[in-house]
Amino acid sequence: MLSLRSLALTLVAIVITMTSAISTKAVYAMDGHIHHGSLMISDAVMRAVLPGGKVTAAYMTITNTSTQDEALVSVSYNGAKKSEIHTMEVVNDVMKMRPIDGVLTIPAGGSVMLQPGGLHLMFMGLTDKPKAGDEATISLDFENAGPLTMTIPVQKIMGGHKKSSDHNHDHNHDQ
Ligand SMILES: [Cu+2]
Repeated sequence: MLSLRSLALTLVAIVITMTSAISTKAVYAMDGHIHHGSLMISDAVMRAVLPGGKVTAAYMTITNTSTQDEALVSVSYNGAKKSEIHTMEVVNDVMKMRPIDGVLTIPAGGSVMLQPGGLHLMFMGLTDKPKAGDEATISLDFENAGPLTMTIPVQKIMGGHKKSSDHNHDHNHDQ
Protein backbone atom coordinates (compact mmCIF):
# COMPACT_ATOMS: atom_id res chain seq x y z
CA MET A 1 0.00 0.00 0.00
CA LEU A 2 1.21 3.47 -0.89
CA SER A 3 2.06 5.40 2.24
CA LEU A 4 1.17 9.05 2.52
CA ARG A 5 4.88 9.87 2.70
CA SER A 6 5.82 8.09 -0.51
CA LEU A 7 2.79 9.57 -2.21
CA ALA A 8 3.94 13.03 -1.17
CA LEU A 9 7.48 12.34 -2.42
CA THR A 10 6.08 11.11 -5.73
CA LEU A 11 4.05 14.29 -6.11
CA VAL A 12 7.08 16.43 -5.34
CA ALA A 13 9.10 14.51 -7.95
CA ILE A 14 6.35 15.01 -10.52
CA VAL A 15 6.15 18.73 -9.82
CA ILE A 16 9.94 19.11 -10.12
CA THR A 17 9.94 17.16 -13.38
CA MET A 18 7.10 19.26 -14.79
CA THR A 19 8.75 22.52 -13.74
CA SER A 20 12.04 21.65 -15.37
CA ALA A 21 10.21 20.60 -18.50
CA ILE A 22 8.31 23.87 -18.64
CA SER A 23 11.17 26.31 -18.27
CA THR A 24 14.77 26.75 -17.33
CA LYS A 25 15.29 29.17 -14.48
CA ALA A 26 17.96 31.66 -15.37
CA VAL A 27 21.08 31.76 -13.25
CA TYR A 28 23.43 34.70 -13.45
CA ALA A 29 26.93 33.34 -14.06
CA MET A 30 30.08 34.73 -12.45
CA ASP A 31 30.53 36.99 -15.46
CA GLY A 32 27.10 38.58 -14.79
CA HIS A 33 25.54 37.05 -17.89
CA ILE A 34 22.78 34.50 -18.17
CA HIS A 35 23.74 31.39 -20.12
CA HIS A 36 20.95 29.42 -21.75
CA GLY A 37 21.99 26.68 -24.14
CA SER A 38 24.25 28.41 -26.67
CA LEU A 39 22.81 31.80 -25.78
CA MET A 40 24.30 34.46 -23.57
CA ILE A 41 22.05 37.21 -22.27
CA SER A 42 23.50 40.36 -20.79
CA ASP A 43 22.35 43.74 -19.48
CA ALA A 44 18.75 42.58 -19.05
CA VAL A 45 16.60 45.26 -17.45
CA MET A 46 12.97 46.28 -17.18
CA ARG A 47 11.92 49.91 -17.40
CA ALA A 48 10.40 51.24 -14.19
CA VAL A 49 6.72 52.13 -14.62
CA LEU A 50 6.04 55.82 -14.15
CA PRO A 51 3.01 56.90 -12.07
CA GLY A 52 -0.09 56.38 -14.21
CA GLY A 53 1.90 54.28 -16.69
CA LYS A 54 0.09 51.38 -18.34
CA VAL A 55 2.93 49.83 -20.32
CA THR A 56 6.57 49.05 -19.87
CA ALA A 57 9.42 47.41 -21.73
CA ALA A 58 12.46 45.24 -21.17
CA TYR A 59 15.85 45.45 -22.82
CA MET A 60 18.85 43.14 -23.10
CA THR A 61 21.55 41.89 -25.41
CA ILE A 62 21.19 38.33 -26.68
CA THR A 63 24.29 36.68 -28.11
CA ASN A 64 24.16 33.43 -30.04
CA THR A 65 27.43 31.51 -29.67
CA SER A 66 26.33 28.57 -31.78
CA THR A 67 26.75 27.95 -35.50
CA GLN A 68 23.00 27.76 -35.96
CA ASP A 69 20.55 30.67 -36.10
CA GLU A 70 18.34 31.01 -33.03
CA ALA A 71 14.95 32.66 -32.74
CA LEU A 72 13.09 34.34 -29.91
CA VAL A 73 9.58 33.07 -30.48
CA SER A 74 7.59 34.67 -27.68
CA VAL A 75 7.87 36.50 -24.38
CA SER A 76 5.68 36.82 -21.32
CA TYR A 77 5.48 38.69 -18.05
CA ASN A 78 2.90 37.60 -15.52
CA GLY A 79 2.44 41.22 -14.45
CA ALA A 80 1.03 42.09 -17.88
CA LYS A 81 -2.01 40.97 -19.82
CA LYS A 82 -0.15 41.17 -23.12
CA SER A 83 3.54 40.77 -24.01
CA GLU A 84 5.02 41.35 -27.45
CA ILE A 85 8.34 41.73 -29.24
CA HIS A 86 8.41 45.24 -30.70
CA THR A 87 10.45 47.11 -33.20
CA MET A 88 10.62 50.85 -33.88
CA GLU A 89 10.33 52.41 -37.31
CA VAL A 90 9.98 55.89 -38.68
CA VAL A 91 6.59 56.50 -40.31
CA ASN A 92 6.08 59.99 -41.79
CA ASP A 93 8.94 61.34 -39.67
CA VAL A 94 7.43 59.93 -36.49
CA MET A 95 8.98 57.04 -34.57
CA LYS A 96 6.39 54.33 -34.12
CA MET A 97 6.58 50.94 -32.55
CA ARG A 98 4.88 47.79 -33.70
CA PRO A 99 5.08 44.04 -33.08
CA ILE A 100 7.73 42.36 -35.23
CA ASP A 101 6.62 40.12 -38.05
CA GLY A 102 7.19 36.53 -36.96
CA VAL A 103 10.13 35.71 -34.72
CA LEU A 104 13.23 37.65 -33.66
CA THR A 105 16.23 35.95 -35.26
CA ILE A 106 19.54 35.92 -33.42
CA PRO A 107 22.02 35.01 -36.15
CA ALA A 108 24.64 32.31 -35.61
CA GLY A 109 27.67 33.90 -33.98
CA GLY A 110 25.84 37.22 -33.71
CA SER A 111 24.10 39.46 -31.20
CA VAL A 112 20.81 41.29 -31.10
CA MET A 113 20.48 44.34 -28.91
CA LEU A 114 17.12 45.27 -27.47
CA GLN A 115 17.43 48.86 -26.33
CA PRO A 116 15.47 52.11 -25.86
CA GLY A 117 14.54 53.51 -29.26
CA GLY A 118 14.92 50.13 -30.97
CA LEU A 119 13.87 46.53 -30.53
CA HIS A 120 12.29 45.84 -27.14
CA LEU A 121 10.05 43.50 -25.24
CA MET A 122 6.74 45.29 -24.67
CA PHE A 123 4.38 44.64 -21.79
CA MET A 124 0.85 46.02 -21.90
CA GLY A 125 -2.17 45.92 -19.63
CA LEU A 126 0.01 45.93 -16.53
CA THR A 127 -1.37 44.29 -13.41
CA ASP A 128 1.99 44.82 -11.67
CA LYS A 129 3.69 48.19 -11.85
CA PRO A 130 7.31 47.54 -10.94
CA LYS A 131 9.28 50.56 -9.82
CA ALA A 132 13.00 51.25 -9.71
CA GLY A 133 14.75 48.86 -7.35
CA ASP A 134 12.20 46.07 -7.83
CA GLU A 135 12.86 42.85 -9.66
CA ALA A 136 10.60 41.39 -12.33
CA THR A 137 10.36 37.85 -13.62
CA ILE A 138 9.85 37.43 -17.34
CA SER A 139 9.89 34.40 -19.62
CA LEU A 140 11.43 34.05 -23.05
CA ASP A 141 10.82 31.15 -25.39
CA PHE A 142 13.55 30.28 -27.88
CA GLU A 143 13.15 27.98 -30.87
CA ASN A 144 16.24 25.85 -30.13
CA ALA A 145 17.29 26.65 -26.56
CA GLY A 146 13.73 26.39 -25.24
CA PRO A 147 11.98 28.43 -22.58
CA LEU A 148 13.84 30.55 -20.07
CA THR A 149 12.50 32.30 -16.97
CA MET A 150 14.64 35.17 -15.77
CA THR A 151 14.48 37.65 -12.91
CA ILE A 152 15.77 41.03 -13.97
CA PRO A 153 16.30 44.37 -12.23
CA VAL A 154 13.85 47.22 -12.71
CA GLN A 155 15.47 50.60 -13.37
CA LYS A 156 14.63 54.11 -14.44
CA ILE A 157 15.47 54.31 -18.12
CA MET A 158 15.63 57.47 -20.19
CA GLY A 159 14.46 57.69 -23.79
CA GLY A 160 12.48 55.26 -25.90
CA HIS A 161 8.82 55.00 -24.98
CA LYS A 162 7.84 58.60 -24.59
CA LYS A 163 5.19 60.74 -26.11
CA SER A 164 6.70 63.34 -28.43
CA SER A 165 5.27 66.04 -26.14
CA ASP A 166 7.59 64.77 -23.42
CA HIS A 167 10.63 65.29 -25.58
CA ASN A 168 11.76 68.62 -24.17
CA HIS A 169 11.63 67.26 -20.68
CA ASP A 170 14.26 64.61 -21.39
CA HIS A 171 17.15 66.97 -20.87
CA ASN A 172 15.84 68.78 -17.85
CA HIS A 173 14.36 66.28 -15.47
CA ASP A 174 15.61 63.07 -14.03
CA GLN A 175 12.44 61.09 -14.57
CU1 LIG B 1 6.68 48.80 -27.73
